Amino acid sequence: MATERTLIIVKPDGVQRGLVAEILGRFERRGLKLVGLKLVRIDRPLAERHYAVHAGKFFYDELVEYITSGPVVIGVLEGPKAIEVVRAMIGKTRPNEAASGTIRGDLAVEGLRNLIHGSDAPETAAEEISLYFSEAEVLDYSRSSEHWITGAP
Ligand code: DAT
Ligand code: MG
Repeated sequence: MATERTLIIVKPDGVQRGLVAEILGRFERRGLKLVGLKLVRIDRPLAERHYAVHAGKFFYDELVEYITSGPVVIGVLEGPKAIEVVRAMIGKTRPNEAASGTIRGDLAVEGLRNLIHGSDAPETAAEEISLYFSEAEVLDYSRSSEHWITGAP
């Protein structure tokens, strides 16, 4: 199965509510590999680039306000069909419509403070990763036990 990389953002409400470990932990437990990670405050120009596809929509200004309102945790996850797997784990856009078992369905209920962003297609994943990470900030490494055993002193 094709190994993919996808971008996730724990949005300001996720950081503010102390849900970073809970959210990242779900991806780790699922078996996805974290290959990039940072805590940043997204500024307006960057938010406008990220959400360019929504420019002009009635909710655009509010969306930019929201994503720039506090620190976020941005990660790159790698694994088989990672884009689709992460989207399924995130759940529907509106938390009240998201199924139980999903991040939004388990951890949020109101409005569109929906805790997390995940890339929705291979093209957007590649674009979004390069928006937030340099090539050197996305790491190649092995998580296999053999690696650790052979690497031990
Ligand atoms: P998702 O975050 O599930 O990928 P999206 O890409 O369609 O959803 O929209 C990006 C964000 O914009 C979403 O997380 C919340 C906000 N948003 C989407 N549709 C909206 C609407 N109809 N009214 C207000 N905010 C909306
Ligand atoms: Mg989206």
